[in-house]
Amino acid sequence: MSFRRRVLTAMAAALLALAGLAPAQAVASASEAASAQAPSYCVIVVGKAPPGEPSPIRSRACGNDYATVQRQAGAQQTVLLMEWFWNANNQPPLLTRIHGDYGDCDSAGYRIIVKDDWANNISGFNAESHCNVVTGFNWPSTVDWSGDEQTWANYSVCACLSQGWVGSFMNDRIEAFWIRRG
Ligand SMILES: [Ca+2]
Repeated sequence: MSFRRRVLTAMAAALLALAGLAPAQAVASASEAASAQAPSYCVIVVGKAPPGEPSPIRSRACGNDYATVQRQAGAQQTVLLMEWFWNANNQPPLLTRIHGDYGDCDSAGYRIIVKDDWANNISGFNAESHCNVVTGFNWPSTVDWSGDEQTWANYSVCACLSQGWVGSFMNDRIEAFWIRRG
C-alpha cells in the first residue's frame, strides 16, 4: 500500500468512526431536550400589593394537567387574573396562569414580577377579572416603576384584555406587569 493510499484509508476509517458516533450523539441530545422540556402549565397565586409595591407570591405549581396544578397551587378560591403566553397567540401552546387571592382588579390592581424562565420570554397574554388595563415593564424599578414600558387597554363590556401578541417592542422583554381596572 502506497503512503498516499494508507493516508486515504486512515482518513476513510476516521470518517466512518465519526459517522458511527454521530447518530448516538444525536439521540442523546434529543432525549436531553425532552427531559428538559418545560411543563405545559404553571399556576402562580399572587396577593394584594401594598401601594406601589409588587404583589406577594403566595404559591406556585407546574405540571402537565391544569386542574391538578391549580389544586396544588391552592388556586381554587381565587380569581384568574392573567394567562401568559410563551409564544405569540399561544402557538405552540405553553402558558402560565396567574391567580389573585384578593378578588377582581380595582384601580390599584396587582403588580406582578415575572420570575424565572418567564422573564423576558412572554410574547402574549390575556387579562381577566376586570383587569382591562395592563402595563408591561422591562427592567422595572420597584421604587418608581420606571423603564421601558407599554400599556394595553380594552374598554369593551368583557372588562378583559386579549393581547395574543404584545408587539415587537415588548416581545420577550417583559419583566413585570401592572394590571388594574381602568
Ligand atoms: Ca416568547
